[in-house]
Amino acid sequence: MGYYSVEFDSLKMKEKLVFATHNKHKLEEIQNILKNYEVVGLRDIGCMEDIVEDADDLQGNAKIKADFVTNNYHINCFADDTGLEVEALDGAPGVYSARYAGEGCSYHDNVVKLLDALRGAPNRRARFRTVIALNLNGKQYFFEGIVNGKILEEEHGNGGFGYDPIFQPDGYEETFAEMPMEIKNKISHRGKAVQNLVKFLDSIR
Ligand code: ITT
Repeated sequence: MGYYSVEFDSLKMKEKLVFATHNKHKLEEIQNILKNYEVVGLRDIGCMEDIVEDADDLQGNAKIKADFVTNNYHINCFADDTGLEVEALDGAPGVYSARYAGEGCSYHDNVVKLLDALRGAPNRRARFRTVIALNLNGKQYFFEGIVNGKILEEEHGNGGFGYDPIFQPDGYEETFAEMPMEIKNKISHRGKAVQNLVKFLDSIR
């Protein structure tokens, strides 16, 4: 089997990259950032399996996702794992951000639980952190992106996903959920991690 992900589409001349995610919001953001690439998600390669993310840190989970795809589909790919790290909660929910309010919970359940946990807390500092694992031709590389900010006392905005309605990045009056995706992508954890990934890809080509 050949390497599916690093090949040129002869008509569009766009290099194909497989992003190992089932999350359509994350896929849309990355497609919006990597406009010079054709970025496809797990569904596009026929991978419907739920990948068990049971590592105890972001790097471990990013590695699990990327390795699952490379080992089972024999292709290059990258995966991102992201966590919201809240200072007053000693870094929680962190690697458990997706299931903070329990298995099968909704984004809104997580937001409500976090607002409850921080009710009355004077320190509302938090950061989003993304770690990307890239599997490329038998080697593995990691890239990180961080954005600092604070957790508001209530939800603002309808855009984005996850904890976006309660996260206000430093230097901005809006939450991520109130910004156009292009602005979020310029300053966000995922945007910065992807910029590092692109710098690396450019440097080896
Ligand atoms: P995949 O593993 O399939 O990529 P996921 O939704 O499980 O999708 P993560 O483990 O990386 O993705 O993210 C954990 C949770 O963190 C996610 O479910 C959201 O609640 C939250 N999250 C991630 N990125 C976010 C962002 O940019 N803005 C707001 N919340 C985010």
